[in-house]
Amino acid sequence: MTVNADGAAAAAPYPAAPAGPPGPGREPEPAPELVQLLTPEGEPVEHPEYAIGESADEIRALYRDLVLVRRIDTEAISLQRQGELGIWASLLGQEAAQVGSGRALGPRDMAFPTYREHGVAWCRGLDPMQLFRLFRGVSNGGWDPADHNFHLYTIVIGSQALHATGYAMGIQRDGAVGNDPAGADGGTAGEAVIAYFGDGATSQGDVNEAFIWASVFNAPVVFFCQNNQWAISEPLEKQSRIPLYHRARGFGFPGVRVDGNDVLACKAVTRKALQAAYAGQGPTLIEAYTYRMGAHTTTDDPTRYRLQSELEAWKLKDPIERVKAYLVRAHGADAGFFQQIDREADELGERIRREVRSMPDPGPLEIFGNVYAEPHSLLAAERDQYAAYLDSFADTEQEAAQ
Ligand SMILES: Cc1ncc(C[n+]2csc(CCOP(=O)(O)OP(=O)(O)O)c2C)c(N)n1
Ligand SMILES: [Mg+2]
Repeated sequence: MTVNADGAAAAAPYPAAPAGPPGPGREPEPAPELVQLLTPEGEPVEHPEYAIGESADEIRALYRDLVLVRRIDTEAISLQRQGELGIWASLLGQEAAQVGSGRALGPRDMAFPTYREHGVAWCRGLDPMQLFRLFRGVSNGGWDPADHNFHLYTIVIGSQALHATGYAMGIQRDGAVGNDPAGADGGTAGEAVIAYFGDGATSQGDVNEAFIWASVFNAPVVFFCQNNQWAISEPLEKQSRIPLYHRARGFGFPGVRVDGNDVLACKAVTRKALQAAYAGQGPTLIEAYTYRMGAHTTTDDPTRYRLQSELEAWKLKDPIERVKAYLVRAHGADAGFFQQIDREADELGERIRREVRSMPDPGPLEIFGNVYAEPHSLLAAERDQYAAYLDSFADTEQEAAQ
């Protein structure tokens, strides 16, 4: 069954997307459809195109991911409040969208994140300490994207959609598309690209240009938009008069809206879109309909622009609680299982606090080693100049001491 956004409102309200204004010769927008496999209460939902294909153990593993990713996030907020991190962009509420899509990726797929994809980073195997080094300001930039097929965080809104599309066109030209037409081997032979961005990013020129390039060149890229309803203080209504996933049709490729708080649905929808890309069918836009339960970042105060009642409604759709209910009811998970995951989360929290507090600051010249892979004469000259400048303070200090 396809759950329509208005239909779901009876059990747990999903606010309807704004319809275009009716006028002469204008058809009203069709009601948005939402792919959901697990209701907020943890009841399985039948769908004609998608099904829950995971074993009990696989669902337990997804639950573990969700809990540990949330713990990374809550520890980060506390550490920022204690002055240990410069800033943090919380993913609270978006764990299912990230874990579902992240676990759908095959080993060869390349992910291009924004600055909020801590859950995808986790699924790609990036040590969370890499994220903390970045947000503490001691990493001089990030990590090697090739290590985990997970690109650097991107602050410039939407620009990674173009990077991802260019990368996808590159692997297409390398002959990687069509190696895994049926998505056999769990996608291990397939190769595609996924670009993450938010609802606000869909208003950026870069994202629209990426849609055009991807469509025209049939690039193997999945556009994964986490519609968390807000772009800092700008509500979705200021970005679009139609559901975001409907936009894909105008660019010439399919769009699908999935319940972004349903990890199983997010995984199934992303898997299918990747398989289409593997098989040479081109791009898909996935709109993961979700909610940013926290502030935009630790420097933001959402109480200044949104109502508490909105947050309360979304708390009832918590991505973790529904998997927990489903595991108990359908797979007999007992208290011992949940306690074991909580213990693991506590251990992760302790490790994060311990290691973040003891992260060394980089030396002032280290940044020069992070610019180019090969030596560069101009950069070497700049480095020497800066080293001499730093040395000049040593003289001053010596003089002052005499
Ligand atoms: C090109 C550009 N313009 C503006 C900003 C400032 N800015 C940072 S986050 C943000 C909102 C992004 O909203 P959305 O795409 O919905 O992502 P979310 O933060 O909600 O995940 C803006 C405007 C920026 N980083 N880059
Ligand atoms: Mg947003």
